[in-house]
Amino acid sequence: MTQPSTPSPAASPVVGIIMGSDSDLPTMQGAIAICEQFQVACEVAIVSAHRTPERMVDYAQTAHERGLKVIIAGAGGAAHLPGMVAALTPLPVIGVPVPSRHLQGLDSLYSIVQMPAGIPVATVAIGNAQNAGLLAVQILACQQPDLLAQVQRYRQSLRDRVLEKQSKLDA
Ligand code: RP5
Repeated sequence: MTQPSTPSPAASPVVGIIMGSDSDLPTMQGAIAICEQFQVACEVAIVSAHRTPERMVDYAQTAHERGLKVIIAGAGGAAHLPGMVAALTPLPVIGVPVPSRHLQGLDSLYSIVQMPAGIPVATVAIGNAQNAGLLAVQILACQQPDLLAQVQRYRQSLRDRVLEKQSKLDA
């Protein structure tokens, strides 16, 4: 008689996706979707630099001990979350400037991208959490041949899509 298979325990997260507010979630879904697509375990948390500063410090200081390898941090307006987290963790931090109400995300972009030398934040385009997810996957893929092959297949699918559109134009 075959034994019922026990569900394998969920892999522990290697990517931390954090954001300053739940209002950032629609933007940050792009990063979550990429992690799901590449089957990279991620955790999602709302961590505000100014509303929950102690939580931010705790999250950033313990992230590497908890097994995370990369942190993606999204925030809007005076977007200090990615920079503050980068200052508190040895892990690579990818910043996502969230489009803001008044300045369309230019404020978020400048706050995140203009880090002084010494504490880098890899900043993606305004609202482009998808690229943050891809960058996180590519960082992990440096040590994981299977994931690297998946990245290559993803790139091939982008090429195929362009060529398919071209052949429709040519027809
Ligand atoms: C930032 O303030 C958040 O990252 C968000 O983008 C912005 C507005 O937050 P809510 O007022 O929508 O909560 O901290």
